[in-house]
Amino acid sequence: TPDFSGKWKMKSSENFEGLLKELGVNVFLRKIAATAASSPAVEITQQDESLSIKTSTSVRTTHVSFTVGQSFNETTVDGRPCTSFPNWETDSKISCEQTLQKGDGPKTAWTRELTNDGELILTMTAGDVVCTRVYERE
Ligand code: TDA
Repeated sequence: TPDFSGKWKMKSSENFEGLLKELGVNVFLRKIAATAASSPAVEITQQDESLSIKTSTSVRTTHVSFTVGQSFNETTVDGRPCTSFPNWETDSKISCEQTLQKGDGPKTAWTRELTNDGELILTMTAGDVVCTRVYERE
């Protein structure tokens, strides 16, 4: 089992605004969100298959805890409550499908993968739009 534990800083982000656009977020909020999301502080603690992920930005801090293989509640990146189902896609990659608790919207999901060189790659998907964010340990 990979160990995602640690404090992470983001080193690159691709298409975060495109993701928000696909989710229907207006341009004003997209700009604010993109600025805030450009320097997140991510702290992960992991015990076996249970992870706790705290993501802090100037406009929003989220804290999720889950066990791979068990559904949990979180919110989509645009803040809508959803039920999430995380699974191992590979030995080192968690893939999580989200289902909105009410209303409609594009299908959303995320993946978190630990690479061989010790980086963390987060992808967030809405419909056909993918945002990729790479983190290194602080
Ligand atoms: O884990 O790197 C990550 C994702 C961080 C996301 C930060 C979100 C900032 C606020 C988004 C507000 C969306 C507007 C509706």
